[in-house]
Amino acid sequence: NNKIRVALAGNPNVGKTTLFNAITGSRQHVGNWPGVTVEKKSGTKIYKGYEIEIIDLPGTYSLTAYSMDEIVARDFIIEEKPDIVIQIVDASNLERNLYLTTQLMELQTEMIIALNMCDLALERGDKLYLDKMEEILAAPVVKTVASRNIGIEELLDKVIEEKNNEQYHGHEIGYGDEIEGMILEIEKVLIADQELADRYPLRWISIRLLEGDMNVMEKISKSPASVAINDLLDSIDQEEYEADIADKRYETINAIFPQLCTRCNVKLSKSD
Ligand code: GDP
Ligand code: MG
Ligand code: K
Repeated sequence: NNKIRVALAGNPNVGKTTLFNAITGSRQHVGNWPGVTVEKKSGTKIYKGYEIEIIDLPGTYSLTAYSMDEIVARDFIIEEKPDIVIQIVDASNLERNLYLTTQLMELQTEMIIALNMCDLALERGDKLYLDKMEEILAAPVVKTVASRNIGIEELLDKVIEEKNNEQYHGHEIGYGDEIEGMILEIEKVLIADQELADRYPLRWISIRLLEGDMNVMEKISKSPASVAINDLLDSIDQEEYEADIADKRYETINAIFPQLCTRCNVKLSKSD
């Protein structure tokens, strides 16, 4: 099978469209996502005998259900199951971009990180530890400067490599004993519905349910498991879980970030 479906995800303004254009050139199709007025861009690239379809997802900071963009982006990943998701990360703004990284990880998708804007990070004197990044984020990392066509072939080579690599190295945030215990309980109820379990990453569904995600609630509403899930959620202080889960995410990112880069040349402004 020489077809590969790749989705581009990323925060707004990280160079997603620039990268999309650099890969697909004029082979683009612009339309709308079904049922909503969010623009959908896709294109194909023939590369080393592969037909690589690229889908430009809406730019988002997170993958909650607060905006249509976020729902479109995450639904594409969990419902359409592209072979690979490339997260385009702004290397000069790494910490902020890591939040989306942790969200994508929970979708248990095959992921590659395109570390874009490397020129800006370099100019500023940042040091980026790629090996550490690949290890901690459990995903291949490729440096790119999309606006100058740098790193595009390396990225496509990595896409082909990942497609042909059977192994999946997932990584996820641990939320601590209490929350993990509750995630397990929800997973145990959900797994009774085999169809649901085959379709969605249950850990992600469980976390989102704990966070009160109505859109995910709707996804499981027709499942025989939904009654037991509602009872379970009624029995806990959901808002507390939601807040604790968010805290844990930021805690994890704060612990990860200093291991991935150091800023060597912080320019002090006059007011400092
Ligand atoms: P999107 O919102 O993620 O689609 O971002 P765009 O592709 O529209 O890019 C935002 C801006 O960043 C544009 O002005 C691009 O030319 C610029 N840009 C994209 N990639 C790079 C890069 O690697 N380095 C630099 N310096 N600028 C870039
Ligand atoms: Mg764009
Ligand atoms: K793989």
